[in-house]
Amino acid sequence: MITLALSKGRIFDDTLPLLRAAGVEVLEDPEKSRKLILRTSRDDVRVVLVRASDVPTYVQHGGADLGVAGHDVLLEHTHELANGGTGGAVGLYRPVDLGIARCRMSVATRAGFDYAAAARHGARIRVATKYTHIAREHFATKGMHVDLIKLYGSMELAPLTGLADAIVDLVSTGSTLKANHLVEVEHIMDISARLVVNPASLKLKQDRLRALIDAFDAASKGVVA
Ligand code: PRT
Ligand code: MG
Repeated sequence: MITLALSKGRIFDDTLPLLRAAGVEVLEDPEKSRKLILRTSRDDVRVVLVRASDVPTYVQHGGADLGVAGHDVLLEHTHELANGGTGGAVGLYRPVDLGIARCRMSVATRAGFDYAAAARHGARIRVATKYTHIAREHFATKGMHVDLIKLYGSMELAPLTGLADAIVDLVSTGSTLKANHLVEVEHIMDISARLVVNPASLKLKQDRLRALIDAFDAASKGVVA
């Protein structure tokens, strides 16, 4: 059996066409059932639904053979491991940038906040984010002094309530920032979703897994496998 870990929502939705192109049809709709294990048109392939941030953990520890996760999630996960957050730091094999669930990691502030001046004058600013490792590295590289405030969601609220001067968050259309009167003041990096594979699975299930990875790769490049 090959187990693929996906998260509900944009990762699942964007992965479906790639799976289809790879000859795998998911037979159940996660929006219509509460099932966490979904059957596919292949008897030897199943999909498990996990939280987006849990995908690397599942794949790393062999709860799934492969998975799809945002580069943001993978970067944060890698830093957690480096800081001793989770035991058993087995490597994750990352063979393919799928080019799906695209967005960018950015710094945003209230419209009136002069971020450029704060950065220039070496002012200490408060930054709220879910992505503390990516943010810490970004500001350290720039030599900026920041106090990071860890949040788990609704980052947009932080500058509006005075909790923080700025946020580091994902932006895709920009409409969430706009609706909250925030402006993007700095682009940190482009983000897309990656295929991650358990190295032990790759050895044990070599042929079938390789074929699936290659089919994913071809599908993500728009080539019919
Ligand atoms: O379930 P859990 O809350 O733990 O996970 P999650 O919320 O991170 O999952 P999900 O499904 O929202 O996102 C999965 C992955 O999709 C992320 O890890 C990113 O790699 C990718 N992705 C692509 C995005 C976006 N685009 C995106 N726009 N993830 C989140 N957003 C959010 C953003 O945080 C902000 O709140 O959408 C809002 C901004 O969108 P716009 O279009 O208004 O700019
Ligand atoms: Mg979400």
